[in-house]
Amino acid sequence: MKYSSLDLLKKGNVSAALLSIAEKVLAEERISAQECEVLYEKASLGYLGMLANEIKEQRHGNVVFFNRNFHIEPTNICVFDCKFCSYSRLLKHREEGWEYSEEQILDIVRSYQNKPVTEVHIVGGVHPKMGLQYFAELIRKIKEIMPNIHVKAFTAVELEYMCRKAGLSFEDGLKVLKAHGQDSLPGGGAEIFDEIIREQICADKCTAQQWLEIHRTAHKIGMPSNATMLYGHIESYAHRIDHMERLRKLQDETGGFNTFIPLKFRNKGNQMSHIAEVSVIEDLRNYAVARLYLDNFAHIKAYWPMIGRSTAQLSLSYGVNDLDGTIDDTTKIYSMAGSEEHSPSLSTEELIALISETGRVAVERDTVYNVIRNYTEQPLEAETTSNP
Ligand code: V47
Ligand code: SF4
Repeated sequence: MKYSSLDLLKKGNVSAALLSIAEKVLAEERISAQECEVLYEKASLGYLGMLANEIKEQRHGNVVFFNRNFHIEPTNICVFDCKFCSYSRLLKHREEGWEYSEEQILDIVRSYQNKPVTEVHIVGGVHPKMGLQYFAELIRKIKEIMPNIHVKAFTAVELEYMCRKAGLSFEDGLKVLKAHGQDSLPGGGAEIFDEIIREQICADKCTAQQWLEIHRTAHKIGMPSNATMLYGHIESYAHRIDHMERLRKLQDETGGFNTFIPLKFRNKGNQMSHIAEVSVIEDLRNYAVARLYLDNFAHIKAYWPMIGRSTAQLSLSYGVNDLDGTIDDTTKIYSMAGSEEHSPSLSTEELIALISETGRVAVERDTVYNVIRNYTEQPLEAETTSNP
């Protein structure tokens, strides 16, 4: 006899409140903030995994997406002083940081010219000398070298600063960048939207309202974006729910978010090092809750350089359907914050093996989730070009 998830939950020792949430989720009804709180507070890992996996499989079957990308971090000099950041160096200590010249950045791009990458992810510290016009020209030059590359660039934090310094509205600033070739926005800088928490962990950078307004504006002018949430520090479950609620509302309004990426707080080398990191169990529960609450986000991404390869594999049974990209050792954000991935790079072959080992199907996507290749139907051996 075949049991449905609901039958199994009914046979188990599950409370009436959790059963009613499960019924709603399986009937594709939206759950409320109060119900989400019950999930965080009361649901077991088994319950969350079963439901989140069922919803994920309804939408994506056995497929796990990844992409082939590289990062450019033009500088880690930053005018802001986020307490959780292990990566940036304040302007007054600029001798400890790095600052690539335009030619150095373009050389990085040239080194990928004949490789099958589809995306460049550009983010960094907020440097007062690198303004909107500088970055617009840089993107134009990148596209001259690689006309087909998708440029996913600048967090809302960087964009708010650039627009303010250039004396432009968010819409006019984004239009300049789009006209020069920027295609989309990454999801960084969101942290936790709650104003009181924000004041304690990143008081001086863009507000929650500005973050949301920049993404709203990007979506309006045809630039999709991602959304993140930095969790596992001083926030409560209520703060996480409030954060996801604001994103869910904006997604209802614009439909412009591609994916949601929970980012686990790592505690090495920053001003919040005294705070213990949350457990892997908590990571998995959080992915699952995000899958169940954010019913209008098609994709939930686990960023493997941050959580490590094993947790990334586990996350695929807790609602995650995307593992980001090959990255090719081009980002320092997480290795500097204590991630075990000191050299964050996986070849395409390794990323496919990581996914296949979990019994799932690895599918390469572009930034906006068009399918490029299904590696079960077309295995890698058939490819002649080099990795990543
Ligand atoms: O906004 C900084 C986070 C973010 C720490 O859009 C930290 O595809 C944990 O947003 N512990 C930037 N997290 C990175 C980011 C991102 C990464 C991958 C893919 C995409 C995407 C976006 O990194 C920051 C902040 O939330 N961060 N320090 C830390 N100690
Ligand atoms: Fe600067 Fe971003 Fe680090 Fe904050 S998280 S200090 S804005 S680089």
